[in-house]
Amino acid sequence: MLDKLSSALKKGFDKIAGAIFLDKKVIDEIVKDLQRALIQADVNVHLAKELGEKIRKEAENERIKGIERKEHLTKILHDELIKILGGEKKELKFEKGKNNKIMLVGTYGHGKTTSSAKLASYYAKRGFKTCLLGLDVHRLAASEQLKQLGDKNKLAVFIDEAEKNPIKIYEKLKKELEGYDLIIIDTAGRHSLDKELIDEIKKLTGKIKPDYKLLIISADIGQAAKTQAEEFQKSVDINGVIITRMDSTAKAGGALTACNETNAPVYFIGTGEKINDFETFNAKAFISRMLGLGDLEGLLEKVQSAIDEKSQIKLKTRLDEGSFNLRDFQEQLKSMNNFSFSKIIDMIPGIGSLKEKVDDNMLNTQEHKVKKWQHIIDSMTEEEIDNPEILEKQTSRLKRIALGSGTTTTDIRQLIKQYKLLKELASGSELTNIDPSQGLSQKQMMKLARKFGKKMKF
Ligand SMILES: Nc1nc2c(ncn2[C@@H]2O[C@H](COP(=O)(O)OP(=O)(O)OP(=O)(O)O)[C@@H](O)[C@H]2O)c(=O)[nH]1
Ligand SMILES: [Mg+2]
Repeated sequence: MLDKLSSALKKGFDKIAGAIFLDKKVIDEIVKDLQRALIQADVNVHLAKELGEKIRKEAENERIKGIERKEHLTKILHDELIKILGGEKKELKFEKGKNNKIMLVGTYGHGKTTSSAKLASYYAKRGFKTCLLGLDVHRLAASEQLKQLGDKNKLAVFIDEAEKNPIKIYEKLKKELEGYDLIIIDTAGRHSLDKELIDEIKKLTGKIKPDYKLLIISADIGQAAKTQAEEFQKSVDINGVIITRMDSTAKAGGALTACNETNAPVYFIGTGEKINDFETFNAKAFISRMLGLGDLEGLLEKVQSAIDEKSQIKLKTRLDEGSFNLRDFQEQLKSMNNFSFSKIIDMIPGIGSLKEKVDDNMLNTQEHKVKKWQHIIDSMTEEEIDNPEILEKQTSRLKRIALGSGTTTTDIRQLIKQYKLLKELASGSELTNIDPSQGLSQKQMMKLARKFGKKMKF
């Protein structure tokens, strides 16, 4: 479903998360790619433009920096996408035991009959005593089609193949129908919303007084869904939409966003020919699914774990030069919301593959401690930062820092150990002998893993 749009959206979010500088050029690129993908999915050009403008405008806010800026833009884009798709989830509301009625209307072949059965099955499974009522008296095989669908799915079906007046059919069956919580009514289509169709729907609704008149629209008409929904709303007062064939068109984005511009919300979508290829429409869940992430939290996690690349490059240079010091370490802690020791390890040449040998829990514990370390470094003097070795010899300094940072002297010792280990690993002889094209030998790797594992335990 909407594969192209989905991969374009994923790319857009990844670009935000991974950009070195989220500057005008990058934003322009992201916006252009997104707009292209939206327009390909038949989303109205103006809507796509508005979305782009909104992102650009937010991106101009230079006051928000680094990761926060990425988070901000991710959230804005996510929320705007949901907004153009329909915002909050809407649900049909009715009560059990109340003889509720839903009438399905629409032009030819958009999926009224199929959706009637799908809808009946959906509510039957949720405990409603549901039945189908066939009022398409024009198409020859219409009643038979509904009957077959009903029988196949164990749904009660009411039809009258002999009677050609739908009002009379209803009147005849009215008493029997009263025993149901929910009656789903299938009606006839026409080539277009002509006077005949309007008259028939008006007559039927005047008599039946359905709680909901839902328009059935096939997704492949794309943004033309807007005109159709508006016309049906104006002439027969529909109060909701079901979009079918979401599975078989690249234009579904158009149909969804177009309906959202009318006053008729999309309640359900059809995603295939089978009875269960049907689901409630929820813009938020829809976007999450397209992005393959749980929700906004998932997206933000991705941003947070994509370490600020500017400091990443700087750090890598310092590590390569062997000039990495505690100040760099501190800068790293500051520049990352979600400092990850394992990410620093990733950056040490040749050591990425080693990480697998290191217990994940150990790394997680490390990450947990990082906040403490930040406080510790903040309590150090310039001299101590430049030369942390002096701390090991002077307990009075350790005590002072522990007091100032609300930590213990053990915490400070751990930090120094960690920092020294990182420095050692980055400049160690094991790594300087590595042929970059070959990486680490198995033996070198095991040796490092042992060393690393031993030293990391405290
Ligand atoms: N792939 C796919 N096909 C669907 C979906 N919904 C309906 N169809 C197919 O669309 C075709 C038309 O569906 P119908 O339910 O007969 O449409 P209708 O609006 O009742 O048609 P008329 O009664 O002739 O106006 C059928 O072949 C259905 O199987 C869907 O969500 N996905
Ligand atoms: Mg039909």
